[in-house]
Amino acid sequence: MRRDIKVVPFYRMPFGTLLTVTDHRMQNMNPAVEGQAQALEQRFARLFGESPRIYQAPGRVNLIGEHTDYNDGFVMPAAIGFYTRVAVAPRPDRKLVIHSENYSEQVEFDLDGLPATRAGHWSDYVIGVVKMLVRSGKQLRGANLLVDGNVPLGAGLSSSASLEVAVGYALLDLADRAIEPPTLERIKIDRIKIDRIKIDRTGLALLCQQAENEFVGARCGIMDQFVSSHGKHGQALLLDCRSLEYRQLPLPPDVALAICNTMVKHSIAKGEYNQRRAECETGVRTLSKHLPQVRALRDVTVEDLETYGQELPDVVMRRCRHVIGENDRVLQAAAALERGDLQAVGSLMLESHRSLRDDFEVSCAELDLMVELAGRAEGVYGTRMTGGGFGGCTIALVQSGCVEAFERKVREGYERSTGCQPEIYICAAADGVGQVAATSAEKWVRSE
Ligand code: GAF
Repeated sequence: MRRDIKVVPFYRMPFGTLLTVTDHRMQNMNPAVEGQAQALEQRFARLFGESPRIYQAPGRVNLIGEHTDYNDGFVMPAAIGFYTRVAVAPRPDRKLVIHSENYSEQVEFDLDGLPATRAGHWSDYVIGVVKMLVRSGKQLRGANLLVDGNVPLGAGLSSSASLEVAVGYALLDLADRAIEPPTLERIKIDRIKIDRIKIDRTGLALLCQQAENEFVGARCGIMDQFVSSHGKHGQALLLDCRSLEYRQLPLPPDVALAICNTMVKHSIAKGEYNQRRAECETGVRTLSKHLPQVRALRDVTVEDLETYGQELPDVVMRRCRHVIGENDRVLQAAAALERGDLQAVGSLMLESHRSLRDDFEVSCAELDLMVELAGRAEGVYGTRMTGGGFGGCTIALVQSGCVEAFERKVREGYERSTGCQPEIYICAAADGVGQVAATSAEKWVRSE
């Protein structure tokens, strides 16, 4: 089977597509979120003496499709209810003043003299996005930013992507609103269509990926930034990472996403991730000598690998085998989810884990243990490591009624074997980036 399967019907969101009012969700419906946003607003007022706009972008969990995104393949992530929030207000000068609540640190940059290289600091993610926005032609203005996040750090749940997307969205919104001339006509339009923010979510995701690839130095794929931008409540996304077409896959309401944190810190900015990517590229270079149509592992079939795989070093052969098999598993899992066959989804998740452990070699003893413990618990359809690997989290699909027992069993088993307390997050799929709460002035405009 060739890897050019058309997955239809996708939402076509090519680069350049603009959002309309229906796409922009004011995410202040939930009282808890509103409370947190208000606290951030007050903190911002104390720090900077004015009222901000607040935005949030979620972390993500990947159900299946690991290390396929940078091979032009398929992934099935969902955004989750952990967020990075950014409170922003414009400044009269060309400075960006960025305060991080998580790190209790404040840094300042001049928009006309941004650093040329990364500093190995949390602000790299922000500056990377700013640089890509400037490079794409956006006229940014000076701003004060207060950043706060509850996405567990180093857990493989995309805290970095959520920071990039939240900052990118916030600065784009600020720039778009700010550069409009303040004519009477403009004010009228703003009042009628205040939340028709013309932000291209796919373009934003690509720009944030570039920031990470080119400035931060992690050669990540598009998955994390894409789902942080496009996530939808109650849905996973089936994303074709070559065309960037995607389809929403409703998750059954009686199934929880149980995310188990091994507490082993993970970072894709370290060498192993980039090395896996390089191994995949080596596979493509060799295979394309025989198969000129092959641009990425996405284009290679199981039969192709059987025919020409012996020319590859063993390690590269196994990396290729994982990616080719994983792409098939994602498409099969999507079909199974759509017909409500959760047992089949679960079996595919388990196969995915084995392949990541044995062929792609990105698991670790703690992840394997967590998968084993979760797999033994009642009401579990399937479980696997999720994200880049080398630590971080597993995901399990668990019947809602069994969640409490699941948590207890996994926690006890993990503690007994490792002496370390895991964290377990019971999540549902969440919405992507958006504005959280309006300032008092905007609330007034919206109520008109
Ligand atoms: C990390 C990367 F950022 C993603 O792009 C993806 O490659 C993932 O690891 C592995 O599937 O989260």
